[in-house]
Amino acid sequence: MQLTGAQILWESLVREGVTDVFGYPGGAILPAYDAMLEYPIRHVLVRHEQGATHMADGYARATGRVGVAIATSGPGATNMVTGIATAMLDSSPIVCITGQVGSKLIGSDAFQETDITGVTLPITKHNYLVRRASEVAGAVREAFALARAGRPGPVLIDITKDAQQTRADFDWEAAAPRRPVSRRPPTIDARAVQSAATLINDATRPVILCGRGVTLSGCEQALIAFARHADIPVAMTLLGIGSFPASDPLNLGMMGMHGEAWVNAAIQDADLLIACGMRFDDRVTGNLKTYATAARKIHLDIDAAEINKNVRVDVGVVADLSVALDAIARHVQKGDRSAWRQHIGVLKGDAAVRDIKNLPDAGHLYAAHVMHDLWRATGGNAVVVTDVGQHQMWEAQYYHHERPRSLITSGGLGTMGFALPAAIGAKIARPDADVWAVVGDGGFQMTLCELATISQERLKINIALVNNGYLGMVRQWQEFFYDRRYAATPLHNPDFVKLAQAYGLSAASVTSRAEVIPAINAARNDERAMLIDFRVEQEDSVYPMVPAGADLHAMIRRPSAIVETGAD
Ligand SMILES: Cc1cc2nc3c(=O)[nH]c(=O)nc-3n(C[C@H](O)[C@H](O)[C@H](O)COP(=O)(O)OP(=O)(O)OC[C@H]3O[C@@H](n4cnc5c(N)ncnc54)[C@H](O)[C@@H]3O)c2cc1C
Ligand SMILES: Cc1ncc(C[n+]2csc(CCOP(=O)(O)OP(=O)(O)O)c2C)c(N)n1
Ligand SMILES: [Mg+2]
Repeated sequence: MQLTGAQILWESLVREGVTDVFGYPGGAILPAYDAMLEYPIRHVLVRHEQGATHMADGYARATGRVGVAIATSGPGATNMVTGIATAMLDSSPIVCITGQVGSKLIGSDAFQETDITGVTLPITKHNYLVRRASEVAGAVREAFALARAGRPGPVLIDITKDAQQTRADFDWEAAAPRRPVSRRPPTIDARAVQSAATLINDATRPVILCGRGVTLSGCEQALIAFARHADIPVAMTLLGIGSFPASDPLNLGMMGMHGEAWVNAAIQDADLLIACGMRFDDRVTGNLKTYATAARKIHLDIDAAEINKNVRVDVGVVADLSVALDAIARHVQKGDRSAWRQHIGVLKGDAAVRDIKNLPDAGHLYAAHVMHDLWRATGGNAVVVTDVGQHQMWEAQYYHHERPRSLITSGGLGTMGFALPAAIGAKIARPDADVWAVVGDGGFQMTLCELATISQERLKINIALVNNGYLGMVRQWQEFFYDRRYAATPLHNPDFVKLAQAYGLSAASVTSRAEVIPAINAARNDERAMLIDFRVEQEDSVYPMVPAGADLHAMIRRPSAIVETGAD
């Protein structure tokens, strides 16, 4: 069957199961847009190509399906760079399709020509420059296989305009990938499995470190069964949140820079760490020289490059986590580690009393209270998509996630502007979900043009804007480490309520604790998307905190209850 390259593109995408794409047209991709009208595809017109990539990413994180973003050449393609890097660092499977100038013009500084495969080489798993219609189907098939395989990630396909316009035979079967798409080892190392099991059986103070790999592997239930069988407490990375139920008594909470003090203390006290699909990010370990020195370490990861990358381990098992856990569990005895759990409980008791959610508000609106109330009012059932900054950390601390894929956030790149478009992607992927974007007043303004996308697509998304009048997380660092010299962090903001209304959303402003839950309920009952402008305390800080590069146990703790309420 002879088709144009543009038709082959859509034929291939439909065969890959694609139903929704996020994009923005322009000259070099116009043939593809023209052909799109003949195919059963929902195209979401974004307002900026960065938004398209975050939407594809949010779509992927909400479901595990590959998200697709489309842009034209030159500025369209370069606008995608931040979103591609964001997906790369958090192992999110997206495929980005860009138009390119005609193949004969490549290298001539043609209008809107950018070497986007060159630009994105370090931030994609792989990328393709397609110059012939006959190469389109093969590139699409391989790109999807690569995006999904092993450790997932972004792949880019750059297609010249003539490759879209000219005709070629379309043969889907013949376009199957010819080279292996995964470097996964064929068999699991049985000796490493046995060593891991022996270390676990011998440990008296073990901690499981639960990372994003748990959900990427889809082995949440196996991890729960494993932790209960061996009676081992579980600490979460930011991206592991939701992979192990918050309400499970074995769940300690988040580790790392803004993790709870008892979690980090348990890690520093442990005699064994079992890292499950997490990559020992520096936000997690603090100073590597003093990190969990008393502990033996087991690392279970699908990517061999992660083993011994940041933290030297005693045993590394390279496999899909579900395979590794299954193999190890066969050799692990039923455990009773109640003494260890009680010890951690004592550590926790002390810190929990000082927790801000247990403190009166004394007339102030604290972001921590807003997050806690959002959790209560949504029954913990929302899909929460957070931006980057203090509000992101408060959400992680005070919204208790029970289910996988219910927290979507940019961890590795920490991309401000991620939340609003990623929430759009999540809502398109899961139309029945109660989707909340939790954004700061800084990051929201980086991609708020996508409010127009929400209106045009009639999406029911709610936005909790944590408005503190500052680039809060940076202000906090200035307060702690730069003598309160607030260089370039105060924000003069627009009237966010009017702004949301101008885009056709409902909107309200909240200034006191008593209004929080009624406003959240109003948003949930409103047919239209709604923005709530929470005017929170301006100079509030996220506690506890391990200063960057400091020892994990050297946390700046929450001020005492007296200090916290006395100042009120
Ligand atoms: C402002 C800010 C503050 C932050 N503070 C903290 C903090 O206090 N605590 C914290 O934890 N994080 C924090 N982060 C996030 C941090 O930067 C990292 O993004 C996060 O710790 C990474 O979590 P992860 O290792 O679980 O996930 P990823 O980085 O996604 O790594 C996943 C790992 O799982 C592996 N994997 C993938 N698929 C599989 C599979 N099928 N089987 C087995 N393995 C698999 C991958 O190879 C990889 O090694 C913060 C981020 C920001 C922006
Ligand atoms: C694109 C981008 N630029 C800069 C930063 C550095 N940064 C991290 S947090 C932060 C402040 C975020 O402010 P806001 O969105 O208001 O959230 P808050 O911390 O106040 O909750 C900044 C500037 C970043 N993470 N991403
Ligand atoms: Mg702010």
